[in-house]
Amino acid sequence: MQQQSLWWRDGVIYQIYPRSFNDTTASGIGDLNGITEKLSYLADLGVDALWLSPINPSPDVDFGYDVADYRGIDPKFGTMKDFDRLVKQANRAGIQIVLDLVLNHTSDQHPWFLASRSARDNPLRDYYLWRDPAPGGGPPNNWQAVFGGPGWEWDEATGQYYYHMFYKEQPDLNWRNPKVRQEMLDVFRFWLDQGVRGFRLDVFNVYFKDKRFRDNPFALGGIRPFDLQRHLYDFNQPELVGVLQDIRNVLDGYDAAYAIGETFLSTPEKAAEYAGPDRLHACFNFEVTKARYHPQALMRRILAWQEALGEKWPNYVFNNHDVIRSATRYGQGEDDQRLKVMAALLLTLRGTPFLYYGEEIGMRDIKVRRKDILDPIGKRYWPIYPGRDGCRAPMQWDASPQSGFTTGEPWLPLHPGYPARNVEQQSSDPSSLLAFYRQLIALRRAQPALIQGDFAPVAISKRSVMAYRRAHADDAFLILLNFSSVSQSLSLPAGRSFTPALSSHPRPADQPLTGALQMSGNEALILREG
Ligand code: ISL
Repeated sequence: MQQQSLWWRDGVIYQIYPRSFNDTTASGIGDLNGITEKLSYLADLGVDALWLSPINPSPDVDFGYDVADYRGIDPKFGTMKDFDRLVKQANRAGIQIVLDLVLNHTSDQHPWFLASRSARDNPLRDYYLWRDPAPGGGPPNNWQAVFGGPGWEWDEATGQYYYHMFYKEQPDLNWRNPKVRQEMLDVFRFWLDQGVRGFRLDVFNVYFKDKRFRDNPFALGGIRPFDLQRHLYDFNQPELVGVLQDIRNVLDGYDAAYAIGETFLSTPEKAAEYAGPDRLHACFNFEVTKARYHPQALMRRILAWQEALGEKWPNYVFNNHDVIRSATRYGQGEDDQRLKVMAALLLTLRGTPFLYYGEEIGMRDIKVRRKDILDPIGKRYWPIYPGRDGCRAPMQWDASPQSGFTTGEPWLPLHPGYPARNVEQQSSDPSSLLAFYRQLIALRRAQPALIQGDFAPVAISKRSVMAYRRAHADDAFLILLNFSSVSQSLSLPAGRSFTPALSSHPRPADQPLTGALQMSGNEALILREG
């Protein structure tokens, strides 16, 4: 029997990077009213919730991930009234709002930090991680910042170091301080009372650091000093689970409230460990993001994720504001065929699908010249790593100047291909990627088997074709994804007949298929059994 529908389990969650979605004030930066204006587009697409990257007041050293007031709206995005209107109108369209809470660190401009750094005996000193220099001088231990340099910043005025896992303008909070915990639980309540129903928790698994501030051991890793350590003492501390339980208790006091954590340096096992009925509803596992366009590479990661989760509900994400867009990773030039295969995969797996704005039209990353880089991590590591501006370019709405995103000067350049690749153009083309996303989401919404159905890989004679079955009650679907650019002939499972429910390629519908099947190159085909 089908369980009662639950938005975060059965729905599709769409991430918006508010700076880049839709600007109604000609500031060059997207805003809340811009999102409200596009609600009918989002409802037509068929999404059930919007995760907004941070909208709190921020000096924007890390573009919103450095928060100066957890209960406010940054004026560049609008007002609390605008937010309220967005929530109400979204809810009316059946869309929930998910906020991004950045609770590991604040901005160095947050009043708490200003107070904390003002004097050693300030009552808020212990809201952050202050330490004396090491006995011989220098930083208290060997912890490194993710974005480069040591994790410790010297404060001349008070003669101590404070710890920051990210930029020095993002001091880490002291989650061992009960007042900090209380403040944060109240932040959840505050937004829940405003009608927010979900939260994405930024780097939640680093809230706690080792009590004794021990050095991390050396490890072979990437290029950054941060990657040359085993993060034994600055990640995943045992005290974390208690806080997740506290957060969950708050959420359980509200109807259908939800939290998904960003598991930093995730493994499927770590992500699974922090999700469950007495902790977060879900955690991100980014392993699938790292797979090539290859059926076995992807399936291996999907199965590992399912295995780690056991009974817990999965989620899948191919894009976010930190990674190169999947269209850039998998697309070939301007061709979108592979992206349709990936879209079919994302939307027919068993688990909550997350989309990132522009994914539905196959937006590619922009190339940013060195002098135009805005993401500080890109300035620091260029050319080895150009930063994250590439995946954050303005949404491509239409072919008009600045793509309809703004009438001002956009904060990041538009992708030069926007006149040909945009929402308006793809809306009028039934064979577009956008049209395919709409069809996929509509099919998914209508078919409990594609939402709650069991998932089982199906052995198929062709290695380049991924095949799996979703079955629920009397309904079953066979999903066939041809990862090769050449056509494939294969045999359908014996003794059953199938009807095409949706294909990325033209195909006569309503014609029962049995036995041999011919698939086009890069075809995504969803067959209904019986
Ligand atoms: O993007 C990264 C580096 O290239 C990641 O390591 C990223 O820093 C990590 O996934 C944590 O991300 C989150 O917290 C950061 C913020 O900059 C990211 O945008 C956010 O998603 C600090 O708040």
